[in-house]
Amino acid sequence: MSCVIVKPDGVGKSVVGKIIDRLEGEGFRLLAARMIRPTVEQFSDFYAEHRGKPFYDGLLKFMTSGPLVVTAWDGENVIPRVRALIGSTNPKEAMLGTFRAQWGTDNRRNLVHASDSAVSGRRETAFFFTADELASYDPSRWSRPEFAPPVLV
Ligand code: FUP
Repeated sequence: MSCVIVKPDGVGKSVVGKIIDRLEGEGFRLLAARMIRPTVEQFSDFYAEHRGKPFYDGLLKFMTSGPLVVTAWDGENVIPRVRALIGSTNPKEAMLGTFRAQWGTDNRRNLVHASDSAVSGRRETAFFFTADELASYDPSRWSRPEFAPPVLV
């Protein structure tokens, strides 16, 4: 399970749909999604591992400067594959074609967050969603012929 957050710069640049579209297109399953505008107090524990670091206050200020779109995803190898799609922390060093290389600005305004381990994925998803808010469905159900659009002649 991976928690992916479109940060205030991503929402401001109107690329929320592009990010969700790409993740769906890669075959990941959307489990939950919500737009929020947390306070510093509400958000401060999310990045607890970075507390005390020189960039922590700036990071919190940025993450609470505008709306976030928080999502949770499942799928095969979801953690490393989504990390590869978002690119390095610094957009200037991120591989061509990654979200951060395409739309990120710098070390802080880097568009999107994605969990870096299975343990973080579960913790971060639980930070925003209760267990019963995580959808369960079978995507293959909708690829059956009876759900295909009618062929127009
Ligand atoms: P990542 O996992 O790629 O998001 O990177 P980190 O967990 O190392 O950092 C978390 C967030 O802290 C980054 F997305 C942006 C912010 N940060 C800074 O603002 N300055 C830095 O020098 C490093 C990270």
